[in-house]
Amino acid sequence: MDWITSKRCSAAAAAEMIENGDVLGVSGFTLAGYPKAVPLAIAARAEKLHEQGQEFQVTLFAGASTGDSCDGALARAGAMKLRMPYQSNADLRKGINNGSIKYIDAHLGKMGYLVRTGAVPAPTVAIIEVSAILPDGRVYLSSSGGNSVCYLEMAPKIILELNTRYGDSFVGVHDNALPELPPHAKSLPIMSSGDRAGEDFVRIDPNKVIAIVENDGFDEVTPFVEPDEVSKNIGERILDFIRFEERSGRLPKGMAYQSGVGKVANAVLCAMAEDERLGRIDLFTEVIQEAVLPLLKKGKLGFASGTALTLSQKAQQEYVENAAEWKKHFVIRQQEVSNSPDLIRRVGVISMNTALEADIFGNVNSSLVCGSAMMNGIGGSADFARNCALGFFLTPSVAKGGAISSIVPYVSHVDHTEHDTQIFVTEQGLADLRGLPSEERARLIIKNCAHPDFRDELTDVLEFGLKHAKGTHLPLALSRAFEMHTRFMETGKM
Ligand code: 0RQ
Repeated sequence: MDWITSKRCSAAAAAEMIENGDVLGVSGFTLAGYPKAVPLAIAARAEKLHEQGQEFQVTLFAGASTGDSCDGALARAGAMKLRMPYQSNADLRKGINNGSIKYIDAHLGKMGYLVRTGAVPAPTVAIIEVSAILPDGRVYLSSSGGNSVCYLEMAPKIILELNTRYGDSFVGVHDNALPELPPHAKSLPIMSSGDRAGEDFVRIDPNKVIAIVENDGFDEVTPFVEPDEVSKNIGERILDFIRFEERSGRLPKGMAYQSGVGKVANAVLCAMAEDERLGRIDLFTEVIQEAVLPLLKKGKLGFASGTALTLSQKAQQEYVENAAEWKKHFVIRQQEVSNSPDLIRRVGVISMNTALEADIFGNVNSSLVCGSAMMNGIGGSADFARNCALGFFLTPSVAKGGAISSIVPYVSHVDHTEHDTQIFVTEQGLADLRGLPSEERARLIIKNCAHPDFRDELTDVLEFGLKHAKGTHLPLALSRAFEMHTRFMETGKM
């Protein structure tokens, strides 16, 4: 019997091979390409063992967020001890915020480096979704690259989940190169989105494979929602600004785009597809989301380079049917490469990420509501914000029906410092903070981005700071830094 046939087993049998305390390194990035059968079976096993009074919990490392049958199932079963580096699942979030699950929220571009250098433990078992397995030990990844090559290399044991849905639609799409480790590491020869530096397969040691399980599941991505008016408005403002910068000679044509997760980022891509004046564009991003398909269908997409192709079920089916033609436009990389500071600077990227809140000085909070309750995580936003050629942070000016202002005197948690941010956009307007000192930044962001209901209070806090702060370089009076947040916590409205 060949090794592939001999390793085939059920998900339940594979789950029996996982031990309490294992560190699982799974494939998957923003709900794309994660294992779907084995984590569900591990969750069922955990529940059974817990009923018998036995301890059973694992640490889960992934690329970024995985679907409900992985993150959600393990969280609900009480089977997850520690999670890293990003998530977006409601039940997992609940566990993180009630203290039952520990979470390390890390830069996505750095995760593989931390594992490869031993700063965090290597996975004891890699569980990786693949779309093909060849007898000579070559495997083809599925809809995401994530940290799969790193986990396959570092883990002593491997479980492969063969997703039978994809056929050969991901063969030829992946570029599985990893950067060399420092010191004196050579740069990867990637100068633009379509460049390749490695193979489209990963060569694994068949002796490390302990199980091969089939699944035929879709990535559990929620159906695509057309952008709302606020998001469309923000999208239009960004495109107008980019055109203005190009006309002014400050922005060369040919930059690639990165767009983050969420509805506003989607709206920008949709606006690009609709905009007749915009020519063919490239993406150098991490998540290639569904809103890229209209660009592709209109012939406006050159190359989309990312680490995940995150599509709704309908679009996944469409991708498989059209893969022979469409896959020429996609390169799926490992996230150490898609999010590499070196490459983001070299390719030249216009970056667009969503903020939960921003302050009048330009600091951004992407992750923690009122400074303590985890939403999703920083993700790759900082990899791009810090290294892009032109960087936008987007947010509707208010949240929760107007109860919360997204522009505050001081952010309740800092993900991106004032030194790393450039341009802010809400449906109220745009503030280009580049080259402006603190007081001017504050006045511009209040005038152009804050909702009118909150402008007076924000101006008042600024004026108070100019009189009473310890220094005037950054005129923030500490006594008033969090007054809007405190009022929200006490009354439910800022
Ligand atoms: O909550 O649904 O309960 O009402 O936050 O907000 O407006 O639906 O926005 O889906 O675009 O997500 C920042 C979370 C935005 C996302 C964030 C509440 C709001 C709602 C979601 P409800 P929206 P989006 C590349 C880049 C970090 C990672 C990143 C994110 C919910 O974009 O996770 O950028 N970014 N990665 O009501 C309290 C505020 C709020 C607030 C909004 N100020 N206070 N709640 N909400 N503002 C991709 C990766 O890295 C993988």
